[in-house]
Amino acid sequence: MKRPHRVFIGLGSNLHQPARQLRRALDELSGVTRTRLVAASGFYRSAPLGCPEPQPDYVNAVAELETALPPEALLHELQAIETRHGRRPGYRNAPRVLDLDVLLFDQKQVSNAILTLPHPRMCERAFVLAPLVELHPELVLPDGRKAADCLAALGAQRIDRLAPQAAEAPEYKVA
Ligand code: A4P
Ligand code: MG
Repeated sequence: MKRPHRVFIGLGSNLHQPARQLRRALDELSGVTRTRLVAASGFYRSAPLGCPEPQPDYVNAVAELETALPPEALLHELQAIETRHGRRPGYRNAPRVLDLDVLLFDQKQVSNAILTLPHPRMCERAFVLAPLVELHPELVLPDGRKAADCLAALGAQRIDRLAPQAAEAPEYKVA
C-alpha cells in the first residue's frame, strides 16, 4: 500500500451481545478493501451518554487502520458493515447493534453533508478518548490538543475497561 492514510474508528454497541458485535466488526474491518487493521483497543463498558431515554450500557472500542481509500469510500464501507450487523435507521442516539464512526483520518479537517472530521463529539466522550489514549498515549489531535489532556479534562463519566476474559466470553452481554 503506497502511503496509506492513518485512521481511527470508534466502535459502539448496546444491543444483541455488544462485545460479540465488536469482535465481529473488527474482523470485518480487517477485510475492508485496500485497508489494514493495525491495532484495536480493549473493550470498555460505558453508560449511555446523551441518550434521551434509558437504554442498556454500551461496549465501546477504537480501531486503528491504514487505508488507501478516501474518507467517503471508507465511510461507505463502514455503513455496509453496520447494515450487515442488522442496524436499522432509528432516532438520534437510539440503541444500536453497531455504530462505526470515523474519529480521525490523518490530520484532515472536513465538514460536508456526509462527513465531519474529526468526529465532532469525540472530545466530549470518555468512551472514545480512553480507548484512543490506550492505543496512543501521545496522540495529538488536528487542533493541536493532546487526546490524553482532553480525556483528563472530562467530568465524571462511567466507563470501565472490561477484563480480556469478560470481553472474550461469547455470552458476554450488557444488561
Ligand atoms: N457522519 C458525519 N461525520 C461522520 C463521521 N466522522 N463518522 C454522518 C461517521 N458518520 C459520520 O450517523 C449519522 C450520519 O452521520 C451518517 O449518515 C454519516 O453520513 P449514524 O451513525 O447513522 O447515526 P448516529 O450514530 O445515531 O448519530 P451520530 O451523530 O453518529 O451519533 P453518535 O455521535 O455516534 O452517538 N454512549 C455511549 N456510552 N457509547 C456510545 O457508543 N453512542 C452514541 C451515538 C450516543 N451515546 C453513546 C454512544
Ligand atoms: Mg454514528
